[in-house]
Amino acid sequence: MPAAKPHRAAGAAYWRWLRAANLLLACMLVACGGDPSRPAANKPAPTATRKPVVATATRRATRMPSHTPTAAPTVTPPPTSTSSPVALLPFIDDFKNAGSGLPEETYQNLKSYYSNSGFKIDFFEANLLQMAQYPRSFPADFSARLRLKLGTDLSTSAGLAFRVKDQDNYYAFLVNGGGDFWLLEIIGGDAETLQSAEIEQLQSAFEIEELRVDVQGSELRVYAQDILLTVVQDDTFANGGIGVVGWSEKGADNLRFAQLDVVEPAQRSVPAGSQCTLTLDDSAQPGTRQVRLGALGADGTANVLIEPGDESILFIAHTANPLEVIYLSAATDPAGTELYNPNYDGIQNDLAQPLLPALPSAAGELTLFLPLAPAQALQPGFYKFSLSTEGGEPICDAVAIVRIESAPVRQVIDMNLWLVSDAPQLTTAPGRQLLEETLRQSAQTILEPHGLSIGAVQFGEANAAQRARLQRMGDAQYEELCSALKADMGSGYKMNVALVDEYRIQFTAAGTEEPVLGLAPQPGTAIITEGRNSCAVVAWELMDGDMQELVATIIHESAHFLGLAHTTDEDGLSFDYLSDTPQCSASSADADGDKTVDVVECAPFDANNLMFWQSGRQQASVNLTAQQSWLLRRHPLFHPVPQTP
Ligand SMILES: [Ca+2]
Ligand SMILES: [Ca+2]
Ligand SMILES: [Zn+2]
Repeated sequence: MPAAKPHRAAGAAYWRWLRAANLLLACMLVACGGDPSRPAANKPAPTATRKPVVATATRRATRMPSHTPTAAPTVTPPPTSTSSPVALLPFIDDFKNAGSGLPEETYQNLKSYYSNSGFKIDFFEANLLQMAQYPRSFPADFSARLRLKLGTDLSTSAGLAFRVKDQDNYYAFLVNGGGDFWLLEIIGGDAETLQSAEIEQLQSAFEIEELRVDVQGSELRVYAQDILLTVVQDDTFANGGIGVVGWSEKGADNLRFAQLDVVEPAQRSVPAGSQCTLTLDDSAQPGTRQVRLGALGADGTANVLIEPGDESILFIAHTANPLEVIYLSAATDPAGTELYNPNYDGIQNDLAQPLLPALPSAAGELTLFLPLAPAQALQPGFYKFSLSTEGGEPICDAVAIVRIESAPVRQVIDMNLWLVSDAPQLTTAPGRQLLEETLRQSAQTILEPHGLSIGAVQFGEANAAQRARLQRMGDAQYEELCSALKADMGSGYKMNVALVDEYRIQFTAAGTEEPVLGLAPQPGTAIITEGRNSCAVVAWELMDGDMQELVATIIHESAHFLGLAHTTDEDGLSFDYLSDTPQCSASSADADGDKTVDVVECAPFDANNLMFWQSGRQQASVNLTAQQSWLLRRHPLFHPVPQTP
């Protein structure tokens, strides 16, 4: 045992702070904070640099266009041929030749016509929708690119109509100069919004070089300026014509369409960053199902189908750009009940929700785990997650790992312990053996009463170069650490834990780094290779040689990784969502009035729960409640004990 270190000798207050820092952090990798490349701890500091923009705050209410000119036409437009030929692809139109077939129409309040510079629509009034279609059908699947010039008002929108049946039945994709887009379906003359959002990069773009629609089967993908805006599944219209469409929301304005190219889907080029493929290392572990959801775009909704008996969803969305931030704007269960309240203040604990508002996941990735409490056990049907990105860059892939009904048998979790520390207490053969034995003993006390335990434990070891970089490391290297661990030990259905000597966190933008005991994302991103929040970290030096403290921290952080929150947080104001965990409220327990509730003050309540925010003697024999273990055993990393042959 090394001699007592100064920080221990410095007294309880400092020790408490260290412990607090560790455990608070462990819960809050999802928070926003100082380093722009990587959200840091949710230390309740006044200096978070990322502005608390929630996706919903930047979105406008959807406006429904009235779909027809309101005044009588002065000229009767030519009737659309009922037996129209099917266009051969590629179909190319520079809109300079009236022979290409869009109808020229003149009404009292609008005019659409060919000119030297393209096909134009002039609106003389507000709130007109004009759709002009080619007198021919198009193949059901295609990729269409349109170049156009919007008028002068930010609200005037234009785009492409496709799978057109007639003037009252078609899909339409429109953008305006204000950065809004709409993917609509017009059914019987009524417009219904399939998806709509405001995209910052498109603001004040009146020259749209490329508006693009990729249609394959029931999947509709829309892009503007090479940004995948959204992906929607809809089978209302299976095929039909193509046309241009415009809408004057606020008043007189004009539009000009300059170029249209329609090609076979196989001929299209995919803009960089719009599509990626998350790698599921293993085939689905027995008891789980892997659901591929595909790209969602800059604003899209993932629909996860839950079958009767399914027990949990681990949902992961990913952007190619590691700095892009993904927000959850809505989540609903199959009954349509909202699971996410964007105005949630983090204080109430009467309703579980998958994410705290204004606390996006780490950049480049968003991970959710449902259910959060037995009261919200999964129901069969579609769970819907509406996501958007802060900077408008697309979510290029999303997956869900669904845990299917499990027999009430003992469950185990396999662990990878990766040694970056080269402390002999950990790296020598006797050291590893003691670590594994102590871990199993602790698990026996904490998990075994609930039919849970540790399965296979594997040790890995960083190489010399990795040790040099990561043995004593800062938070900015978290992803590098987890990636190196994964490269060495894999990223399948296992709990990855890195053991370093020192781990430092910068709690505020201006503050210096402070060493902490460890951290874990809540929930962590397991199973996929590209996961960015893919490991828990525990730092050995601050344990002062205490192996018990080390394994308790490993289990506590792992429980965060699987989704468990603190029963009570440092402030005594926020609690978990579980009704059977006691809570320690500041209003009754903060005896010394220091605005924190410590392990002594909370002794009559939850100080001896594994997920209490602070460690201490009261945690000598920690426990879990029935609801906590109910959640743990639903995580896909837990699985039935493998049958020995
Ligand atoms: Ca509780
Ligand atoms: Ca106190
Ligand atoms: Zn914690």
